[in-house]
Formats: sequence, structure tokens, C-alpha cells
Amino acid sequence: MLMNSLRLSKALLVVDVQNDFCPGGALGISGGERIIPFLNRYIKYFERENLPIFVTRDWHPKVTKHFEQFGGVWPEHCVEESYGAQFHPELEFPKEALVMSKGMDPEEDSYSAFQSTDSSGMALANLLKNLGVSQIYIGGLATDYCVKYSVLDALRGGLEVFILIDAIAGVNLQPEDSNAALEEMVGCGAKKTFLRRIFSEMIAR
Ligand code: VGL
Repeated sequence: MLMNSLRLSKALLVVDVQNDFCPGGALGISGGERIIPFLNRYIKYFERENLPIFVTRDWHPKVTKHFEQFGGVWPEHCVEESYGAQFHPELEFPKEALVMSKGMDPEEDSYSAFQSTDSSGMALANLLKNLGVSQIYIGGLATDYCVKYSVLDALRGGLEVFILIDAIAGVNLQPEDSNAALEEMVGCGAKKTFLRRIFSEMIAR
């Protein structure tokens, strides 16, 4: 019991692995689908360890300032209930995972997972607090937008943040955007990790 309460509590956050952000989608990210087998391994690991798993999705109304048609910078994508908004079919997560939605406010971009809520309207930060999470492992799409804003918010909220560098991919409107985003996240205190490191730590334990 004492050991348990002393253990730092971890959670996994899988950001926006949706059809529209994968190749062929409205805002298809080059290599977006290549991260999925890695994410599936992280998910299995967190599931086996009985640790919480959060999966976020962009869930926009048809009319939102986020889209270029209404003054934003992006083509229409991830409209609620559409095929493009569905999770990529190869992403495997257990039914216990918490699906978190964001981007429903037509006035906001809502890049960060910390602007997401679960089906009962509970915000991510509250859920993490209730679960006693102090370390968060973040992967998904896109390195230079939703992953970056989520990482920066997690750090601001006092969490220890690990970026899953084998499980992120960026939009790269400019070719260096993802590298710059990574540098910024690390500069703000995020740590980088990857699957093999997590598995070797597990074996050493
Ligand atoms: C995202 C661009 C526009 C993301 C969302 O998930 O990173 N990128 N909307």
C-alpha cells in the first residue's frame, strides 16, 4: 500500500490519431500512419500495467473559425460524426480508455488536449488530478500543433512530460516546424523517450 502510494502515477495521452490527419485525409500528415504500430505497443504496455489511457479527438462543428472557409487556416477536417473524425482503424485501444473530445467551440482552435472533455464534460486536467497522475507520456498527431500545445499545457500544469519520439509526426507547413516544436517542448522541460527505452526500463525493474 505504502509502495503504491509512493509510486509516481503515469498516464498515456494519444493525440488526434484520426482519419483526416492520416494520409488520404483532409489534413493528411505525411507518415501519420507509421506511428500507429508504435502507439499500439505503448497502449498495450499501459493497459498491462493498469495505467490510464486517454485518446483525444478533434471534434469540430461544420462551421468554426478554425476552418479557412470561416477565417481560420485549415481546410475542413474532423467534423463531428464524420468518417474523417473517426480514429484511424489501425489504432487499437481498450474500451476502458477515455475518449476525450475537443474543438467543439466554433470560436476556438482548441489544439491542446487540455481543452478536451470526456463524455460527461469532465476536463482532462481534472481527470488526471483525480487519478493522481504526475507523469504523462504523449504521442500522436501533430508534433507542431496538438502534440506541442498539449505538452506545453501539461508542463504548465506541473506534470512531468515524456514525448514519445517514435510515435509523433508533424504537419510541417514549413519544413522545420516539427523540429522547432520539439526544441521548444524540450526547452520548456519535456523529456524525450521511445519504446525501446521504456521496455528496457521495464526489464530492469
Ligand atoms: C491539428 C492542425 C489543425 C492537430 C489540428 O491535431 O495537430 N493540426 N487542427
